This record gives sequence, structure tokens and C-alpha cells, in this order.
Amino acid sequence: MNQQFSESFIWGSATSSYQVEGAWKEDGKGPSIWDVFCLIPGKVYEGDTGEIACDHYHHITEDVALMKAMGLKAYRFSIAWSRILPAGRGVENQQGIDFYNRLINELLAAGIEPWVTLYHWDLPAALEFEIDGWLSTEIADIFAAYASICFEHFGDRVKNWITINEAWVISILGYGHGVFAPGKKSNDLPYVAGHNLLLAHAKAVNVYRTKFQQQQKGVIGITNNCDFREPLTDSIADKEAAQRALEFFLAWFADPVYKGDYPAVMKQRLNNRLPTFTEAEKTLLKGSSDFFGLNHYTTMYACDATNNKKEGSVYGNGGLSEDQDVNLSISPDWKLTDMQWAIVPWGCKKILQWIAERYDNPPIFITENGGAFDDKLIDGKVDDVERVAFFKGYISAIGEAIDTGVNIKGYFIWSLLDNFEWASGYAKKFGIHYVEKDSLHRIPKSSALWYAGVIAKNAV
Ligand code: GBH
Repeated sequence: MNQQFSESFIWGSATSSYQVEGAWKEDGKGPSIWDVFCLIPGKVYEGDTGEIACDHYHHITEDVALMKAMGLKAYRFSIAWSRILPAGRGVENQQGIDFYNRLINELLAAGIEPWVTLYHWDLPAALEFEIDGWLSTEIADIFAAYASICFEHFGDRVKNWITINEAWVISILGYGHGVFAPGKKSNDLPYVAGHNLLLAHAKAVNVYRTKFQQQQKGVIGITNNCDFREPLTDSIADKEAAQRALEFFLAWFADPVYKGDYPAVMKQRLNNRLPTFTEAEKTLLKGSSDFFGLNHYTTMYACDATNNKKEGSVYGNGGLSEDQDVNLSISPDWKLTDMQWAIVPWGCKKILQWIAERYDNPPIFITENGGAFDDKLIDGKVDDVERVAFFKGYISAIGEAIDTGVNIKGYFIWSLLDNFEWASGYAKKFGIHYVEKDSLHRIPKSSALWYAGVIAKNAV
């Protein structure tokens, strides 16, 4: 079906600092928890690291040219905190600031809007050693001070800010399952880290709004990830289970931002394992996002698991399964990506409708969506037909959501380049540009050419 989007719809693509930059200790950059995590044997597939990654640090001119060739309207990238503040706080590193100035200026010269994420998982290692990172009650203020430096240096040109990328992943995979940095395994710590991430977001937004927004006239928000949960059957128990799963996944972070507190179901089930906000913190949180940033990748069926608990997968039940009493499954009919995530475009439409309903139809930007496929370079070309089909399906579903009244303003493909896919190393490829090993030569895949057509026509 043909879906037409408005002229003002923002078509973008996204990356993150650790996944693409490389130059891991160049020009005064301090180490991040991912630099260190990768050195621990067994943490990353085949011992891969982000030391070089796509060497975006030295390829920004070329990479901006790739974006311009596609007609991209916006580029979402993240700032490596330890390039700006090598020890996480204290002395600024001018060379790090210079790098992002160059990137921002090149983007603007190419007519591409910079969308800047302040934190995409690469915490300065000093803060992990010294204060226990996101577990510390000091971290929110330290993050807000770092954010303030970014607003001060870049806010004259950057008009779109994202504080934190995917607090759920940081909390659950970094502090629950321990498969991402800093690698802690616990049933309780995810809720502590999540709490501090929310406070860090709220404090950074407060700094922007009180000191910069009036003059710089940009917008600021948070990006959360959520996979959709469809009830396995029509039973009330399964419908409630799917709702519960979504609240533990997305409302965990979105309710505080839109309503000022955690969802009731989390408070009831977690009791004192869930930290509480003071009245002042609730006030700071409520209304702290100018837009709803959503990263969406996949869908699962949810059914009630009261009295029937199953072990969760690595990625778990969108949280810690024993806290939710939900079992997840997929249909054998669904096609899978190379990450084994199911391709279910209608789940994207439904999560968008769920957000519109629960949060009073906020402006939504899909800040990531994409799929890993086993791409093959043949005769200098990568004909990634499965990825094109993936994007056709998801972008059409987004168009359908808009037709039902959901206020979606933009869409960012994950990712611009094949890059360091965290614990999967370079084995999983999400890019619309192929990056040749060793030469690091970039080749637009069929999906990049196809996306250029979508952007040109504002239609899929
Ligand atoms: C994003 O997170 C990250 O922001 C980005 O850095 C990363 O490269 C990209 O996605 C691709 O991984 O196992 O079927 O239950 C993705 C968040 C959360 C999406 C877990 C998939 C598990 C699906 N992911 N979810 S499943």
C-alpha cells in the first residue's frame, strides 16, 4: 500500500559514538566503560572492540557526503562523554569539543540537522571506578554538569537534544543480565540504575530549560526503547499480562516523564525494591520531554505466567520476568532478522497507538528502527533485499499509525553504517552502508538507494 508522508516529516539515520567513532584513545579522550568491558575475555563476540570501529572520527567528511547523497534530513549521533570530559567531570578536553564542532558544522553545511544524544552507554570509566556509575546518588548532577557543557558549546547550532538512549537497556542488560557494560548481574540493581538515569535526564533537561532553551530555541527529550507485547489469547489474564509487560518495559521510564511517577503495577510488585521520588523530583520529571523518542525493533506474544514461570531469554521478558509473571513467545510464522528478532510491522503500529493513548498523543520521533541481515558483498554490491522489505513493512505501518491520528514527526534508520554491535561485535550488520573490513571503504547497500527514493518522494 502506498503511504504518503508530510513534507515536514524528518527522515534520518542514526549511529552512536562507541559503535562508529574508533579513535578510542586519541586526542585526549578518556576511557569509557565500553573500552574496558571489551578487554574482558568472553564479553564480546570474537573479542571485537570499538578501538577502530568505522573510524568515523577520521571519516566525517566522507560520511556526511554519504548522508547528503541520500538526501537525509537529519543525522542522529551521540557524544562520547569521555571525549569532552576525559575523567567524566572536571577538566574539559578541547580536542574532543573540536571534533564535534567539525561534525556539526559539516552537517549543517550539507543541510542536515544534527540530532545529538548525550548518552549512548559509554560512561567515562573514571565514574564507574570512583562512584559506581549509574548506581551513585551523585551521578545525576554529574551528568547534568556534562550536559550543560554540551549545551554551552554546541547549542548555538544543535536544536534537537536527546538526554539518554534506552534507559531500559542500560538497566536490564548492564545491571540485570550483565551482558552489557558494566556487566553487573542483579535482580535489584536495574531499578536503582533506572532511577538514577531518570533523575539524570530530568536534571539535564532542567539545566537546558532554565539556562539555554529560551536563547537557543531547541527541543530536548529522552529516547526509550520498547518491543511490542501482543496478548497471546483473548483471555483477560493474557491481555493483562501484555499490558503489565509493556508497563514494566516502557512505562517504567515514560510514566515518570509524562505523569511524574512509576506505574502502579511496578510499585505494587516491587515494593521497596523500586526507589521512590521526592515531590520535588516528581515535579522535575513531569513534562520533562518535549517529544517522545522511541526505538522500536520487534514484537513478542505475552501470556500470563502466574504460577507458571519460565526462564527468560538473555534479553528477558522486557525486564526481570519473575517480577512480572509474564511469559513471552513468538509465532513460528514470523520471519526473523539475523539477531533472531521477529519482523512484525503491525507491532510497530500498535506500540505507537499504545503510546498515543497512554501519554495523550505526544509528538513522537522514532529515533531507531532497523534490522540485522547476513549481507553479502557480491561484485562490489550489497543487494540487501530483506532489509528493504523490513523497512517497507515498518515505514508503511508507521504511515498507517499516522492515518489513525498518532502524531509521528520523524523516523531514523538504525544504522547509517555497519558498526560495532555491542556484545555481538562486528558479526551483526545493521547498516544501510556496508563497511569493508580493513579498508573501511563504505558502500551504499540497496537499502540506502531505496531510502533515498523514500526521502525524495516522502512516500513508501
Ligand atoms: C538499540 O538497542 C541500540 O540503541 C543500538 O545501539 C543497537 O546497535 C541497536 O539497537 C541494535 O541492537 O531478543 O527478541 O526479545 C536495541 C534494543 C532491546 C531491541 C531488546 C531488541 C530484544 C528482542 N533491543 N530487544 S528479543
